[in-house]
Amino acid sequence: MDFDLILKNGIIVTASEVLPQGLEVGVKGGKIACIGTDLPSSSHTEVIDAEGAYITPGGVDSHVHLAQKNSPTGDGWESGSRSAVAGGTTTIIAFASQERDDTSLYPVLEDYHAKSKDQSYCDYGFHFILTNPTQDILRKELPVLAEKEGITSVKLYMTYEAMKLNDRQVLDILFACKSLGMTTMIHAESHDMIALIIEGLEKNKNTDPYFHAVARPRIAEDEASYRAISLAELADTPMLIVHMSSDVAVGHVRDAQTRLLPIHAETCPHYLFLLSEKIKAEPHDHFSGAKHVCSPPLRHDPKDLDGLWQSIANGTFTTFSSDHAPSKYEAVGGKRLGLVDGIPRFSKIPNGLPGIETRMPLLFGQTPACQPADKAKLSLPRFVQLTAFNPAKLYGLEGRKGSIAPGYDADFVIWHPGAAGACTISQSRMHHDMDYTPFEGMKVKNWPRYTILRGKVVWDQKAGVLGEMRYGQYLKRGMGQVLHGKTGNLPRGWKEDERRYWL
Ligand code: DUC
Ligand code: ZN
Ligand code: ZN
Repeated sequence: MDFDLILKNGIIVTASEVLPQGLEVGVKGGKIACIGTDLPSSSHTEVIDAEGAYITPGGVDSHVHLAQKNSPTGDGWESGSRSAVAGGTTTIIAFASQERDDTSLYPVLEDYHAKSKDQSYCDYGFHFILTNPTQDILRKELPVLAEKEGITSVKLYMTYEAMKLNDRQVLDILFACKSLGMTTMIHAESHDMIALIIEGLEKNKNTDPYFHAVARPRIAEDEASYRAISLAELADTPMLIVHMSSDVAVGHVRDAQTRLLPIHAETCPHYLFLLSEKIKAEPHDHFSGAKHVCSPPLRHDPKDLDGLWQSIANGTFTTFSSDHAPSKYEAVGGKRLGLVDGIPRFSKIPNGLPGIETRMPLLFGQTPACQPADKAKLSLPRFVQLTAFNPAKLYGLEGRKGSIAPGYDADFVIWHPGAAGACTISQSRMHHDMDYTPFEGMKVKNWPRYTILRGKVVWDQKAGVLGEMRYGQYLKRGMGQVLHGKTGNLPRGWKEDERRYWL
């Protein structure tokens, strides 16, 4: 075969194994054509020598916020997707977000297509955030979105006045998604616990950014996660709990998985690498903690992180996403919304951190590629599962994204050989449209040397971003697959036939 591109002299990593060095990847028409040895090249074949470095699938970041109305500062598609490819991510699934007074999802979707079409450096799809799940939307619109638009997942919130749903609404959505085969993602924090604590903190004038972490204690996440799992158990439908930060809550997921319930879990770089001390003020700027305000909040103790790392290694976490949720620090409408007449009001600070570019290198740095075997926190195949293979499979992109195998899109990250890629994260290196990175000053042991999307080099660390904004394609996704447990379970304590009395 006459290949367009051959990758040689690399070590290919998939979700199940690290292949022997020396295997080559042949690419034709943007797809992986074969893996073999001594692949023939012709005069028009581009050959990239990986020089002994690891080659992993292009990253699939399945939790990204771009150009949402509630976050008017920071990245839209152009800068967000540019930042993605510069950090090794070739596919993002971002949110199209319904506002409470939107009675149809179609105009919302049109709006998000307009914001992203011809403006993306990477391939992308949408999840829908539902805040007003009318019967019309559940019965008439979701089936159309799933079948015609390839939007096969929704995100729900149990918190935030403007977005939260009550348990009955969550159940209605779970049943609708179950009948369509769609995947439900849920933000699990107890709204009422948090609202009560915020009231007390404000009454006592404890309103600095740091009190954001006090207002959203682990117990609020633990309780809501358990409740969300119970709702999914009653409905007998798959669920993924997003951005988990508490190892007690993750323990609930682990228990559910042990009972073979189809419950999935996601965590994010900030919960593995940062602690709540970051929300404390720097000496020269009493509001600087706002840069690290996200929900759930960063947790207090290094021990909190240990439990999460264990769940990275032991298979409990299904996906590792950036939750890139950009609000600029200095801009009007950004984090400064939390400075009211010069006084910090933590409850008004937009929640979320940028991290689309740093996700892959931060986690890769904890694998045996960068750490002595006894210090590595996860294996290389586990890295691929969390950053590419699992999100692709869970969200209906299996066979196309997330693996290095014939027939898949030719999406790769070629890392630097050995220690050549070590660098320090800093705002000046980032490609996002943000005015800070929450990981400023952190050292990483490697960085993507090349990012390749459908056979084209879109990032070369020496030359910068090479791809074109129009190259990114909209992905119509299929139905997602269950990666943990199965459906068809009876809630604990029920007799065999009790569901049929009411369903
Ligand atoms: N939830 C998210 O998914 N992202 C940012 C903030 C939030 O609450
Ligand atoms: Zn959320
Ligand atoms: Zn998010």
